[in-house]
Amino acid sequence: MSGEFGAAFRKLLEQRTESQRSRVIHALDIANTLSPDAPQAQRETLVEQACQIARSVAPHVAAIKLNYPLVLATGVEIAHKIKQVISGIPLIADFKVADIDNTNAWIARHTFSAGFDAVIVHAFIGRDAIQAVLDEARNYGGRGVILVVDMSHPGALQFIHPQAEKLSRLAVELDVTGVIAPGTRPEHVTQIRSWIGPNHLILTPGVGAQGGKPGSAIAAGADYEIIGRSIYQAKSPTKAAKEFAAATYKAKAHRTPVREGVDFVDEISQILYDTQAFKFGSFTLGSGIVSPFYIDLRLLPSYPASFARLTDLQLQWLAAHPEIKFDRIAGIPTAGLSFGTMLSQRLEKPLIYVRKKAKGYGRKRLVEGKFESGDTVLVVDDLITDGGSKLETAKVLRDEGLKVKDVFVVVDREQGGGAQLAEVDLQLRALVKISDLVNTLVQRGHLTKQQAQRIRDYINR
Ligand code: BMP
Repeated sequence: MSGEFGAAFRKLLEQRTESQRSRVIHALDIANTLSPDAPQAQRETLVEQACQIARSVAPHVAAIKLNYPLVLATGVEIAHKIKQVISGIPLIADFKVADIDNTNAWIARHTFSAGFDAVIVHAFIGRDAIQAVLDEARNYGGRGVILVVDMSHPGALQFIHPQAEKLSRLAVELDVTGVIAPGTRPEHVTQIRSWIGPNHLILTPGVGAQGGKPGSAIAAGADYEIIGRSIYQAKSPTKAAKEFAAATYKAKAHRTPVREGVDFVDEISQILYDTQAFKFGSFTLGSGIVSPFYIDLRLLPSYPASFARLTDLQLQWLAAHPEIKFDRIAGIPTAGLSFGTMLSQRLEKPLIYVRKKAKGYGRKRLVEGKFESGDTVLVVDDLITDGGSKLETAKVLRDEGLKVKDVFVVVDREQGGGAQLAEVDLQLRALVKISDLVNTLVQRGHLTKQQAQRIRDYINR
């Protein structure tokens, strides 16, 4: 079940998203320019101003959201007036409806008959009170109903955010058109996406004036960013809307879909097999220890399709772990640098790296790239054995004033690396463990049982 409610609204919105190449919903919240006791003439001027701003941003926005203060100041007719100026623009009534079923039904009827294509409703009011709005949305021919399941302001963390999962699941149960999620907290957007699945819309306010970075909520799983002040207060609203349109549209195109049930072990076994990066035999490691297997992930960049697939898997894994927060990525040369570069590009997070030894000329720095003391860095490498190179890297970064909490690798060789890291308060984040890979490689006939046992004996030692 998906999208039963709001099919007409969604169609209109999706058409405009593509025709204007924009994932911006403009919050036209200009009522604060009017004093509450302003005469009728000034209210009419406000409607004209609203129409004028709407006209100037229309080429770069997917939809316009009108809020309660504007409708109180000008009357509900403002919806028709804006529609006359920009035909076909989807209009969302942000009334945050939160009453009993009977009252909600009346609010919905007035809203839809005034020409709004969708209405925003609080989720916490519960099933029956939301259902009353959904019934009206259907009666009016597929209008949208957007539920508030979380919010962007600081106080949202007090009551609504702790309930966000339950509210999101209610949104799915009632099959509403979409939900409101905080553009100020992209990691919460990713969680909400994982709860509501791929089919319902996520609209995220809080971008710009409230601090959310354009495109980051969409990259984290949202479909649209709701932007108000940063557009209508800009010197040129048209230019601002155009810039936000480019950032939001691009962010969706680059987004990694969060797929449920990805079998990382299975996928990585296949990649290792395709690229012949897993070798069985006798190999002397950097530490001098002789190992019965070797994983050569440096081969991956020579197989662009497999490398791209692995990057997608890394992004999916990170998307499923929103608790891992970082401002920058540090790739460990050499292997970790190619993985770090790919992640940096896809996540649009700056890359830095630590040299093996400082150059004898130039700035003689050990850490290359731009960073500020206090930034949190995710250390990235291909695999981990005993953790030695990760510890050295983390120490250099910490000595520069950077915060390092997590080390992200593709394969954990399970030779004590995780425990070593933990001693200095670093958490190992590995896509797969060698023991799981070995089991899968045996199942697929890529390793014999005897070879697998030799690897297990070696790990256990
Ligand atoms: P601005 O970009 O100027 O901060 O506007 C954001 C808009 O989104 C405002 O209309 C605000 O009422 C609304 N909004 C929000 O900011 N956070 C929420 O959680 C829910 C909202 O509807």
